[in-house]
Amino acid sequence: MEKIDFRSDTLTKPTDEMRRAMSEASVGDDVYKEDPTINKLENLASKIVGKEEALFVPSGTMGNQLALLTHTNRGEEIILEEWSHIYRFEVGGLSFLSGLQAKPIKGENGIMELKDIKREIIKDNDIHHAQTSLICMENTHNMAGGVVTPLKRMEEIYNLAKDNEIKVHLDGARMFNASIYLDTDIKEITNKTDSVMFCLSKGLSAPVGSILAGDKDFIKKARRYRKMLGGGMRQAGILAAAGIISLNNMVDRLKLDNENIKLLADKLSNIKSIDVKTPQTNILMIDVSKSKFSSEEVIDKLKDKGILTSKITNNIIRFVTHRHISKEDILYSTDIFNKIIK
Ligand code: TLP
Repeated sequence: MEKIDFRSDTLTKPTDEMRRAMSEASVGDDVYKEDPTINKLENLASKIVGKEEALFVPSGTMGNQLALLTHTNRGEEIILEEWSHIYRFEVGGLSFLSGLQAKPIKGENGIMELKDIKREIIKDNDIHHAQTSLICMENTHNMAGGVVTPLKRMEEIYNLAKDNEIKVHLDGARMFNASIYLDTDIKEITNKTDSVMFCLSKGLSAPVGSILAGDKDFIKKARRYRKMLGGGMRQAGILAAAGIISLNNMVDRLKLDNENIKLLADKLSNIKSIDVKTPQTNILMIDVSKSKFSSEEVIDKLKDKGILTSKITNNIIRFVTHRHISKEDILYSTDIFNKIIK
């Protein structure tokens, strides 16, 4: 039976066009900056996001961790949302690698309030206090269910950071889903942060890789840290070739993923025993606490019918739409879901 895999958009496989480009890619040693395909991808990415330079990295996690290492010094504080990927899902790298102390803030639907950030900023030179050096945003916010931080809020946070001489990093793993939702150029998002990481390997379908972008000095330093962490990938132009196609040809189709998740939510919203939030982009969280099942039980029953989803908590199941999920898959899955939950 063909599986319908809603676990993550990380599951997308490279397109035929990507596979062809990968097999034909010109390559060189990227540690010497001599891989023409990586150089092309980094130039293209920096132009698209409107930053001086960009760096190709093996994963979103490495991109975020490089940003932390580059922007901060050991013993400083970083402010971020309490369910952010950097805080919850990067293996404690912020303390292990960068020696940072986290000031997690409870967001409203994943979106941090200005007053909460203000309260946590420490810039007082008191000998006892760790000083704040970085604020991280996540747009779209994964655990809130693909929620988009409005541009106005991003701008307010950025301005607050600048007033306090604090750097800002954006975990924009799925930021193109956000720009499509907002119907705006990606630069309207990336001009409200000093550095940005986004993933080529999620909805954009590349097999591997993310981009970290920022100013020249930032990328110079991040490149050294990438080498330190073992991310100097030599003839990785083979991978970058797919990333170029992600940026040139795969961004617009994210609209479909955003639409498909709405269809999924619509079809499930009339089931009384579950709570379905209105989705904005390609992630939907479903709360089954009012039903007679735990999330694990529902996930197992769906799995028996070839539908794969992820457990977030005992009550919450995550669905993610991507290139391999069609409207028919959604109609089939919602039909099965209906039968299971009744
Ligand atoms: N998210 C993955 C899992 O790690 C949870 C997923 O399936 O959603 N930032 C955000 C907001 C992410 O959602 C992810 C991956 C990353 C960073 C890390 O990217 P990778 O997996 O390339 O290290």
